Amino acid sequence: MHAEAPAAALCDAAELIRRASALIFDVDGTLAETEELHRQAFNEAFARHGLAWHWDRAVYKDLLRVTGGKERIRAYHARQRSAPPLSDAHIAELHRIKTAYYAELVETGCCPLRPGVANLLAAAKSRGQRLAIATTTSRGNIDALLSRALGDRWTTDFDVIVAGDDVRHKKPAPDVYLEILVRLKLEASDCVAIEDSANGLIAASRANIPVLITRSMFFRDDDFADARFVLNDLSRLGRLG
Ligand code: XBP
Ligand code: MG
Repeated sequence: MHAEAPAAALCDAAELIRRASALIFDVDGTLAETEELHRQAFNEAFARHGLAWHWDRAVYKDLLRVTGGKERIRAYHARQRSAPPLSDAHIAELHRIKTAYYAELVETGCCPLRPGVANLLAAAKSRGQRLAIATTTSRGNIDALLSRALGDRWTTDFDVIVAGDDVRHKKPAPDVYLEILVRLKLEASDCVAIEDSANGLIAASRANIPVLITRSMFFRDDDFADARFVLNDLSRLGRLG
């Protein structure tokens, strides 16, 4: 367990958030602890496809270095000593099953927004700040999560949404963040990125956007030295208004 940031740092983080023209949120690990559901959904897809693969938490933690579900499957396959060929079409099919099952899991309501997220979104809206999403995850996953958590209005809450398959290179490349800056017509320094992983931190930093980290289950021990602030979650931030 990491000690929470001192009160002065928390005030500075709140000030950074308040002054921003736009807040840009990562999804997995930041808005909700979704990675465990992703892991279960991958395993379900492997089982339904007749593949004797099972990703336990330790294996998955390591595989999360590879961003993007299809890329993660490809990377795991490449590590197997004697694996039959796995075509792009097979990977796409596995990923389709995984995505559908992930939506079913989210629909059960087992994955609420993380502490402080709803308050922070509401406070930003009431201040007239713009909201954006910069994620590696598939578009359907964002919809599944946010419709369950915020209702159908979630689409109007966010001005810009850029997902992994919308850009050429996924995080840690800066593509999703650069695309968001273009669409928002804002300078990097007018925005704050809220992320949970080193890959996300690198992506936003390469776009020169200041980063606030909210530590999550799988990435809590990542190197966040380049982040402006590192918090255990966003709950105390919301309360500072
Ligand atoms: C999230 C991811 C995603 C999800 C799975 O990274 O890496 O790949 O694990 O989503 P970040 P898909 O939070 O940095 O955006 O299977 O839809 O790719
Ligand atoms: Mg994340």
